[in-house]
Amino acid sequence: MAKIKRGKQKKYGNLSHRDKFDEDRIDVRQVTDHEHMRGRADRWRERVNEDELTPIYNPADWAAYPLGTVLSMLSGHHYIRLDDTGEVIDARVRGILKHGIQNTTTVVSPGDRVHVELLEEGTGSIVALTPRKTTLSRPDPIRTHLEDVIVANVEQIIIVSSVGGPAFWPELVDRYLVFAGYYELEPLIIINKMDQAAPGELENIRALYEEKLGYRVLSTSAEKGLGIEPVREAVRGRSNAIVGLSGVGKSSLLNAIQPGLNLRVQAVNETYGGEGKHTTRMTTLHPLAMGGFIADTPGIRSFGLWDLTPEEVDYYFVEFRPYLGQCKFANCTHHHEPGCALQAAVEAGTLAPSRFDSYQILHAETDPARERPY
Ligand SMILES: Nc1nc2c(ncn2[C@@H]2O[C@H](COP(=O)(O)OP(=O)(O)OP(=O)(O)O)[C@@H](O)[C@H]2O)c(=O)[nH]1
Ligand SMILES: [Zn+2]
Repeated sequence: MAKIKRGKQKKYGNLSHRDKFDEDRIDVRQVTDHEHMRGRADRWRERVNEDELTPIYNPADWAAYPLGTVLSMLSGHHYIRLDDTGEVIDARVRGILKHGIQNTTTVVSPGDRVHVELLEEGTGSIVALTPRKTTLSRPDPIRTHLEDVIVANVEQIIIVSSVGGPAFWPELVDRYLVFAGYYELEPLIIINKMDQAAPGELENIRALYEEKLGYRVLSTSAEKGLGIEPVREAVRGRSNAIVGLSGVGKSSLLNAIQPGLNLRVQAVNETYGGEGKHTTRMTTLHPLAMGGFIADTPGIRSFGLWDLTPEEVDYYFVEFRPYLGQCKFANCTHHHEPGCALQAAVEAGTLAPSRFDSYQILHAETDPARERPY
């Protein structure tokens, strides 16, 4: 089996996602050689010599300084929740740290794990940044050689969809699944408003995403309080981001998980004792009483997949791999050509038509010939 050069493998149950498909005897070699595929991290390292710029983190050096998580940031203030006490302090970045890190828009980002020196009256100074496990980022819109880290250390992405109204929208789910794969986040699909499901609808969704593709799918009704406990278990103690179309019930769901948890944080100022309302487009992490965080990341709602190559889209449409490279014409667009292996698989019922539609749409978006917004 071809060696796949990727940072790490995600575990789904006791099988990694890849193993699961290997088990179904999909041979990646038949498809394309993914040796050339580089992770995002590698790309950033090409833009800047990260190793030179990022100071080495040695936990022992900072043991005297408490650890905390950056919940949000505003105008140089960093609101940090201390692990030990749960207290939220207002901290600034110590000057010396700024000199070390020159490849990101800001020195620290929401979700970062930092050491702080405690100062008076709930204030502090960030003295060290621990290495990030994951980052959701994009190039800085102006200084494009810099990485704008929207949120760091998210482990799980909760992809919320609904049935009934808004109707289940497979393309958006598929888009977020590619997104999750690309950013190395574990996806959790939630189908909310199960009280509105048509007969057989939930079963069909599960048959595709859970049984065939191996993703985790939970059905809920935030309104009727159904299926909430498994969601609680899934988010407990982890750093989660939540995404989904407006109106699918994200806020309702969070309220069902933890009453009072409010995604629409309009007032960073207000929350932290300032005055006036300030609608922020910034990421905010909401601590969960049972442990863990839910990150509200307005920035990724409008996040496209601009940075992806068509090969990467192929890669994350896992069940398509055996068919890629099998078309009669090497440059097959899988639209109208005779002898198209993908079309044939859709007609034979082995590839889901909805997945094929999503694949086509995402491919068109990531076409290198297409103009980039930056
Ligand atoms: N029938 C039904 N309605 C629900 C359910 N969950 C939420 N709703 C309703 O759906 C509407 C939208 O819910 P929200 O929680 O505001 O949705 P949201 O995803 O947070 O929407 P945005 O804030 O726009 O992103 C509200 O009227 C809710 O009462 C559910 O399980 N079943
Ligand atoms: Zn084809």
